[in-house]
Amino acid sequence: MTARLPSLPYKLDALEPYISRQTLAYHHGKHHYAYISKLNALIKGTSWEKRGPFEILIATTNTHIFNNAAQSWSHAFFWKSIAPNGGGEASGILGEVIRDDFGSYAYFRDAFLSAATSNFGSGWTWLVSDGGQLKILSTSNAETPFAQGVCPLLTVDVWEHAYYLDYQNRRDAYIEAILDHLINWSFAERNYEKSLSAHETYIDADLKVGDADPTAPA
Ligand code: MN3
Repeated sequence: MTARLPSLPYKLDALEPYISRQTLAYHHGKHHYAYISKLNALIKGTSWEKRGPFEILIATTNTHIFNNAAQSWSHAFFWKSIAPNGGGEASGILGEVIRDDFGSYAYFRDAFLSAATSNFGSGWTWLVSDGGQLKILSTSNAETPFAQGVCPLLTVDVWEHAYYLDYQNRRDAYIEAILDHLINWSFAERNYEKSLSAHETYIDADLKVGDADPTAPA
């Protein structure tokens, strides 16, 4: 088994004007595809070949394999963390937990924006569940929250390739657009519910689901 690039859960222009078709085409079809291709090349003929990116990133001690497995997994998770007509204040169960744990949605929004904007260099900013308690966590490069024993609910890619074409150096404007217009709160809420009962076996964004050929940039 080799990992394959998962299909995007929406069309390439579905996130406009907040994330352009061009950005999404390159980010998914070139960047994400490259991590998966590199991972497959690195694990070819090894005992990792029968494992998916999630299992590999949890267990490998090889930095190159980890980086490519983690980036393969995190991008698939990111595509599900955003959606057309998303963002704004979370409602439902997760909305209540955000208000309980952060005091208000506005406080959460400021804290997430601040963490993602100040995440130095390349990395990811996550909303995580630490045994049911919500926290905002920034990681560097390919690192994931799993190393810290917490469950990701959603993530935002803050590598420059995620926003430079649309926002240039204005990472804060990119993060604000995601928070206000794209966050997929129902995905995050499902992950929160799973995190309460299935911490040990938490797996999402399985790259074997929704296989597709790489998307060519427009
Ligand atoms: Mn990326």
